[in-house]
Amino acid sequence: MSKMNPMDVVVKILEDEGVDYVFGVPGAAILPLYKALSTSARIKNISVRHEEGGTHAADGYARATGKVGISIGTSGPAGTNMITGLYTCLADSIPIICITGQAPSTVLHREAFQAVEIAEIARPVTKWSVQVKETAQLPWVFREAFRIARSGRPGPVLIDLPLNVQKGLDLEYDPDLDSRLPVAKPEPNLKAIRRAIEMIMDAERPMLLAGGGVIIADASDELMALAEYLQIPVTPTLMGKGAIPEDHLLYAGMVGIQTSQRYANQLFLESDLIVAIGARFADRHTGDLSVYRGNRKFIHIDIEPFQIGRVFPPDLGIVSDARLALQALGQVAQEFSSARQPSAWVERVRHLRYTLWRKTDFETTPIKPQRVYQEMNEVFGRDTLVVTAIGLYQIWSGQFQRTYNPRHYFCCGQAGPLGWEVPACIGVKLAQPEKLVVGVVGDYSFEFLMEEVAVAVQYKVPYVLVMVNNGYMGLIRQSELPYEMDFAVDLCYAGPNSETYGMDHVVVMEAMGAMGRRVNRPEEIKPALEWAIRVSEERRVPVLVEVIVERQTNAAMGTAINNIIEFEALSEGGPVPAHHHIAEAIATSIPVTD
Ligand SMILES: Cc1ncc(C[n+]2csc(CCOP(=O)(O)OP(=O)(O)O)c2C)c(N)n1
Ligand SMILES: [Mg+2]
Repeated sequence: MSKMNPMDVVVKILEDEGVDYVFGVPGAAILPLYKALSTSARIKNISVRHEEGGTHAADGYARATGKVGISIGTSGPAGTNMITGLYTCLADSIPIICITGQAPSTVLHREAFQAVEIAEIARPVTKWSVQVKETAQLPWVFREAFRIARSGRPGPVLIDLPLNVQKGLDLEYDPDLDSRLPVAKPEPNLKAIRRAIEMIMDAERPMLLAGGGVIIADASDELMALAEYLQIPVTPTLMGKGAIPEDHLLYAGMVGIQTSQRYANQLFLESDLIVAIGARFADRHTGDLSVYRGNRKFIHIDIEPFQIGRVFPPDLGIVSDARLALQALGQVAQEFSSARQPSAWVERVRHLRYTLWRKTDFETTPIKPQRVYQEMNEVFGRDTLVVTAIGLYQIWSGQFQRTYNPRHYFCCGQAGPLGWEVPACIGVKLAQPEKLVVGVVGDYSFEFLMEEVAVAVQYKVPYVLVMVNNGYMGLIRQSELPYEMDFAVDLCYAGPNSETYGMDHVVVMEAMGAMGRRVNRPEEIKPALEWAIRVSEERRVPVLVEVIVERQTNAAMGTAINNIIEFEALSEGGPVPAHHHIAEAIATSIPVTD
């Protein structure tokens, strides 16, 4: 055994746990950790401009890799700035570890400078929040933090490090004698799996509901194998978007009261059995529960026992890792049936996808927001990674934007913190440097954490931002309609440029060394997107396409999946236009019979 500086031990453990990047802001109370980081050959530091940005960048990195993201801050306000990021990760089951510095434990009770009880403040928004009291605990606390972040339903951890703990005596530590703590993956009860298959075989109109747990467990292949073998339509949730390619004939759209397709809600209402895997029945998905539940049966498979029965009691509950459950279902299905042919139910999926779609090919100026998504679907390839947060622009993204692969669509679906995209894109791009990363932002969301563009420029992290600029807090303006008001949501003012609604976002980008272009007419969107893809890679900077859109367009939404209010033309019943993502799949598929 040899003695090691305690912070060197911590950095050694971070390296061994697979950490490549840390996102943070130094301060006096965390400098011993930064000293150790400065000598790491593996870990690269990204100094962000705001600790919230650091947490969202670590979050994006974790979502795109499946690894644990790391965010660092000093004592006092650094930790409080991280709370939104921790909450976002807790809500969406994303593993990150936030490390904060702290005043020496001996002066904490004396109202020491920047001493705040961050471990207490963070408790409800973490899986584990701990202040380390003894230097000798450090290796074990960090190993445990990674284990907890990864295990079960993954999530965030906060570790608070008082200065005296960071600067404690050298530790007896031998890296060869230390390793990751094991993370158990619960296997399903095989009798319950048999029962599930029996219920599927008895059902006439079953659906697989794929939640974020399918993405986290990297279980898309197993999901598709089961779906294809038994010919069961698949409806992903917002967090499960990408679990099934959206031009697959078994793709049944996304159900919900906001980010949904009309055909998906209709199919769901006609279904008689829902097999939910790694989904949590969030209220923006279910809407009114009595409509959502109807008379259909539910099987709920989840890694976290506490989730089952939390929103309503299922007909069958199974605790399991999503991949292990889908593997078991696939195996047991073979005992019950040979590979099935598409049924009338699968034909119904195709029929409704053909008829119940929403119009996007608007030609008008000011541009209709829906048109922006049509153009993005045409320009961005299947391997594009999309990042979006909250607002009308995000709801339209969920309604119109196409995803073909798992870990290719990133939305902070549950917490919905404005500003998430700009820093999250940094983490996503560092995780997948070869792929095109596109942040879809609202004007207001961009303004929340736009200073992080400078971070991307400094560290040469290129990505494309597409802004749907309506000069409004649009989602809140629409939410004010029942109140009969348009109050406190208008972002317009006489700004520096007559073409904009106030702030000139292109100039904002340029001020930080990034680039941008403004678009006012529909035919300008495509060339601007192509330009942005090209120059962002050439110059290694973020590039903004600011699309000035109609100010008061409303997104389709409602309170129950059978009462979604449509505000725009539907173009129902006609042939699906060529630009529509399913047009080709529908045209080329062989008609199915009963
Ligand atoms: C941190 C935070 N504060 C407030 C909100 C409430 N909120 C949700 S959407 C929204 C307006 C978003 O405006 P914009 O980004 O321009 O998108 P739009 O709805 O106009 O497309 C607000 C204020 C939130 N989600 N997060
Ligand atoms: Mg807006």
